[in-house]
Amino acid sequence: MFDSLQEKLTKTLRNVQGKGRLSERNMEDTLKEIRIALLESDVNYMVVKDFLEKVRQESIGQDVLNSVEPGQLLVKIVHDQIIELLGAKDSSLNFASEGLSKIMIVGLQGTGKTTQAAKLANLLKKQGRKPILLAADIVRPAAIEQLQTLGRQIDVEVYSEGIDVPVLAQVENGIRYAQDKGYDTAIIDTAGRLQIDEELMDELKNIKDLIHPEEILLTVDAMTGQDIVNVANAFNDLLQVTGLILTKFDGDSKGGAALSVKAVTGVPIKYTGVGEKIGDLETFHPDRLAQRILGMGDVVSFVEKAQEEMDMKMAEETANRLMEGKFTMDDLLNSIEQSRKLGPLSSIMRMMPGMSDMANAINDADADDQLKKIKAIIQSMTPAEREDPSIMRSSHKRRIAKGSGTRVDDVNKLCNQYDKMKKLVKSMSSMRSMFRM
Ligand SMILES: Nc1nc2c(ncn2[C@@H]2O[C@H](COP(=O)(O)OP(=O)(O)O)[C@@H](O)[C@H]2O)c(=O)[nH]1
Ligand SMILES: [Mg+2]
Repeated sequence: MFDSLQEKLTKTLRNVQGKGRLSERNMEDTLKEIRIALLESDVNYMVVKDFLEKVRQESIGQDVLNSVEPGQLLVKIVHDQIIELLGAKDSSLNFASEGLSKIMIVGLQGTGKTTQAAKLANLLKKQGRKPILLAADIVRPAAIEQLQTLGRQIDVEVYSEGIDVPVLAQVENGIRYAQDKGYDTAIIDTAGRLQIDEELMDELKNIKDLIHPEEILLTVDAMTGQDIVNVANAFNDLLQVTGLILTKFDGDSKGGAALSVKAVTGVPIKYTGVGEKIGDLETFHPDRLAQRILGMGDVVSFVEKAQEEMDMKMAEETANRLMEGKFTMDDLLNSIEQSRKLGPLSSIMRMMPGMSDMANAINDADADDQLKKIKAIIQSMTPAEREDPSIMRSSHKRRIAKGSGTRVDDVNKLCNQYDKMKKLVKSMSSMRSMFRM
């Protein structure tokens, strides 16, 4: 999977690398080629559009690093955006804090529910949990037998009352049985259909409402094309799916549709099925997959290193200036950018003791807008104004507001904040010299 996408992306990006400088013009050409590569690999067109817009924005906003070729920088940007597209780093499952955790496996017929249910039981067992499998696809005896065979293979009990007891009753009994026997995780293998149908959806919804599962995992067959996105949406709308398992990832399809599912539904990918054998289930790591899709790990880590060095140098310079009581708008801009690299404001605050309440109240999108605004204002100032904002008259402020797409009010607010911070810096540096004496 992803062979042709990787080939095309790599070729496109190597071409830019050869060009030395990244201009508006060859950037457009490159973005066009990336667009074609993604579309030809079956990535959903809305997802492609978003993706390219983000790559474009990131590229424009990037500082030039002396030691890095612009083309290399673009590789890094594309790499980061693929990770963003694939979603959260945390693919771990939610478990009940005590008692039995319930994991429902749902999906269309043949997408690999039964197989992944057993693979997951096997994986959890290795992690020290006590799983049991519940057969909730009871229309065909063969489906139950399949689960029982897999269960024997991994030595995990399978609960089933055959094909005559209604499925909801079986699930209810099975959960009670699992609790009585001291199991900690019940994995429910549900029925599928070739297409979404109302009866199936009702059945799944009823099971959900009955047992309130900690996880509802949707198996998505990576070999299917674009329609997969609609199917995933339908399941998610009705059941509020908590995670995706992308199955048949070992196949030779183009894979782009599978990549789009997370972006379109917002549901995180938790596992990938990479073969028919019991051991063929992998916890999902977006960074690893991004590496595979792009295949330019050397360039990515090179740029990362250069960025880190640059960050350290800048942080050091800023710190030195602050020690001397100097603080310009450029310093303010630098410190904002440094702190933004740590992650969203709310997550930074969550790391600080006693700040979690405040962190919850923060809207990261708003905070982000605010920071963007400040950045735009400072970038619209002349070097002299950044050095000493007190030289600005009203006409200057009007020019800056216009240049940054903000209002004079915003410019004034920033100047006030700056003044306060400067005073703080001054008093800190004089305290420091007092201590030195
Ligand atoms: N290559 C490959 N085949 C898989 C994978 N997962 C399941 N299968 C196969 O897909 C077919 C359907 O799987 P099954 O679990 O019965 O699907 P269900 O109808 O959703 O329960 C079986 O032949 C499985 O062996 C996978 O990750 N890779
Ligand atoms: Mg099945």
